[in-house]
Amino acid sequence: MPVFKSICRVCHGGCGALVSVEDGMVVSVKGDPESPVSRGWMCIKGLKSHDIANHPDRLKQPLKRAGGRGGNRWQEIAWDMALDEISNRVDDLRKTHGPETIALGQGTGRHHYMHVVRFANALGTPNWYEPGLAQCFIPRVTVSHLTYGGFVVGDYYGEVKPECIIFWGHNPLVTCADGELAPAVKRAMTEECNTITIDPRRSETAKRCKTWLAVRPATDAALALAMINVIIGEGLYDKEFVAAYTTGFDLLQAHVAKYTPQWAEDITWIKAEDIVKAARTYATSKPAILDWGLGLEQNSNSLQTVRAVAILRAITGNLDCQGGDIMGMNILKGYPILKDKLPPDSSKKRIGGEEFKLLSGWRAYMPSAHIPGLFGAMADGVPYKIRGLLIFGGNPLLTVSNPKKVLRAINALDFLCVTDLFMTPTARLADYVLPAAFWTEIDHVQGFPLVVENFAYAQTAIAHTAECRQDEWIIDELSRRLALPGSETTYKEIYAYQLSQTGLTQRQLAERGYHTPPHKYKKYLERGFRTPSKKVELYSSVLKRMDLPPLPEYVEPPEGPIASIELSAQLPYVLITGARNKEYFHSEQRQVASLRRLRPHPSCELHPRAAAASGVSEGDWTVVVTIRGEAKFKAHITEDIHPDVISVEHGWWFPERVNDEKALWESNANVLTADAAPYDPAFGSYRLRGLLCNIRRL
Ligand SMILES: Nc1nc2c(c(=O)[nH]1)N[C@H]1C(S)=C(S)[C@@H](COP(=O)(O)OP(=O)(O)OC[C@H]3O[C@@H](n4cnc5c(=O)[nH]c(N)nc54)[C@H](O)[C@@H]3O)O[C@H]1N2
Ligand SMILES: Nc1nc2c(c(=O)[nH]1)N[C@H]1C(S)=C(S)[C@@H](COP(=O)(O)OP(=O)(O)OC[C@H]3O[C@@H](n4cnc5c(=O)[nH]c(N)nc54)[C@H](O)[C@@H]3O)O[C@H]1N2
Ligand code: SF4
Ligand SMILES: [Mo]
Repeated sequence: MPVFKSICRVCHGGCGALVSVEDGMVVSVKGDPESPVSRGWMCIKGLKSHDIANHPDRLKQPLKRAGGRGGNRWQEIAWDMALDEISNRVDDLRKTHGPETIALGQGTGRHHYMHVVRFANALGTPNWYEPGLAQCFIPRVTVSHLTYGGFVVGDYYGEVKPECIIFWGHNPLVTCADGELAPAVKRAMTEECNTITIDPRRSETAKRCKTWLAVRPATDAALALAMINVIIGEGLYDKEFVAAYTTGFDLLQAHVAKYTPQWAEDITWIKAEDIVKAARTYATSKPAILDWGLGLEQNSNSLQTVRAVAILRAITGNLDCQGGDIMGMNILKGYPILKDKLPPDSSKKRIGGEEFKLLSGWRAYMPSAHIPGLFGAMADGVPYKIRGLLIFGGNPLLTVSNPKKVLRAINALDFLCVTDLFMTPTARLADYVLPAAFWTEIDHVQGFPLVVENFAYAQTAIAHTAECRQDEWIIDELSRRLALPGSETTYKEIYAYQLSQTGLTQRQLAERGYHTPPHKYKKYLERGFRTPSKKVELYSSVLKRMDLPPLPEYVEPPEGPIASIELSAQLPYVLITGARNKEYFHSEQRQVASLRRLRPHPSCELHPRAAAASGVSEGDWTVVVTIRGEAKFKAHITEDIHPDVISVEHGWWFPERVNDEKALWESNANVLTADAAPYDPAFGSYRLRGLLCNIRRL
């Protein structure tokens, strides 16, 4: 049986895979021992790729709605007809109401991510979104650019091992997020390494660390500021690096004087002495990685939180050095997203552009629409009506906060087209549903880790399923029919362009596996940092010009035991949602029996003390309640969580009950979360973690 080299993309990807194929069908998938990053390892989802690819419920043919919206009656149609009709609908909307009334949606970190952004620009709509963005990754990427002039990742693949790693709101042993593949992270966690996890849960990663600091959700900025206070106060900062390569140190020093460990103890629930110890360990172990994650971003103080944490790397001189946090090589040419094709007057119409300058405004790293505003514009027509939505791999009824509003928004649309692998709750409401290709069925080139690009890899389509097509192909076909700028260039030609500076073709790269030129460290010695001052901006000149605090500040979470004393008498616990588990990627794979067996029910985690107080026993069905709604989870009682925190899984729907609307709300974590103001003032991040809740036995 032929075996092909490829790269798994069930998550954001990266693991080398050996795929056995028979008659165009994936038979099995194993780890590729020759992959320099995963070295033969794959997680359970990747290993079950054949069960996803060959699932009987895969969408296999373009479908057109035959009855009322959501009635689940469909007519199979040919690709040509589907593409003609969809492009006609899009054309009508753009001519009658303007291209900005058509929104584009997509999911997280997919192969076609940049192609959707390119499509939006070519179509002339400023309104595209993805359910992460302000809630995921955009604060970290933007702040890195503002502060250091480029994104950073831990040097997990280099020769020198770190002496300390802080995992901050991050659980890479489960999530392998954005490049930190679990086996490489494990290799770096040696006996000698001082490992610290900062997380309200003792996550899989925390369990392997020497120190676990159970921080109160959404108060990480206070902890980071207190650590800066200790490192500067005790003279533990890297004096040479700070003097030569940073600006604003004196202002920072004066600014953090008030943020003592004692001050932070009451806010963060972490003892002052533990804060001091963590700060000393991080500052005196060299080199050190500070690996940050999603736990820092899903709150309304994401900019300042991420900035405070980013500053820790700089004052300890751990930037772009061996065994520290390294900056990218960008070995691929940038994706041609046709930014200049978006007319300036349409970028002014971007929903959220006036308010959230670092998400949607001209200063944004990759401007996108503000999600609560966008779904509001669909539902209520304010500031103008969004009429059409094309989603390429996204399930907003599960993954966006306030799904009842999302449903109202979708029902108010003139036109919805969803491309997916499966008939999801969101796809069920569409006018057209298009069958997407799985990762074994696509041609692709990717820089890795995401944004940093020290490696490049490629895949070619080695299997196929019925009439499924790669999203990029669908977008190209629509673009051609709409005669959009750039439509003469195909996605495969874009890959060739991206690879042009490596001298490799997509096929050559796919056969070889990875392109990994040696990493060049301390690039700043030659060219400085890519910020306005060419130095690391501890005091941010850009934020100052934008009237945002140029030095990081702590803001108390607007809903919590300190800000809302009365409410917390009824809702005594702090809720976090969506901590990842190994078996699923967001709202996916619930229909895959081999994975569902391992995690059959939506679950919540609570401490024995909280369980005793609410009369909940292990395995009980419970109801978790916030001021916004309630949802059902099976209780898991564990000491591995702070006694005052409750954690619920997100993304739960029941493919076996897809036609039962009630089932959509039953265990949907986003019924509990907050899509309403206050938002982070720069990114508009809404609150998925750090809210008040209570729990009761069902
Ligand atoms: N409460 C709460 N909500 C959250 C989060 C949280 O922590 N808590 N996390 C947020 C974050 S960080 C993110 S990134 C989002 C993720 O949100 P989404 O990206 O929407 O999540 P998924 O469920 O992974 O993907 C949506 C759909 O994409 C389909 N799909 C998979 N591969 C492909 C493909 O190649 N092509 C196409 N066309 N479709 C494909 C899947 O079948 C699935 O139905 O969720 C966010 N929502
Ligand atoms: N298996 C699997 N892997 C995935 C995904 C998936 O759905 N499934 N999703 C992918 C995506 S899109 C993303 S964004 C990444 C996310 O990957 P990670 O960054 O690793 O994020 P999470 O597991 O969501 O959250 C990390 C930790 O943050 C903690 N946390 C919650 N609130 C706070 C807080 O306020 N402060 C601190 N310090 N910690 C907090 C949680 O308890 C959790 O253990 O994972 C990616 N990888
Ligand atoms: S971590 Fe799992 S899902 Fe992600 S690329 Fe590796 S094998 Fe695939
Ligand atoms: Mo994400």
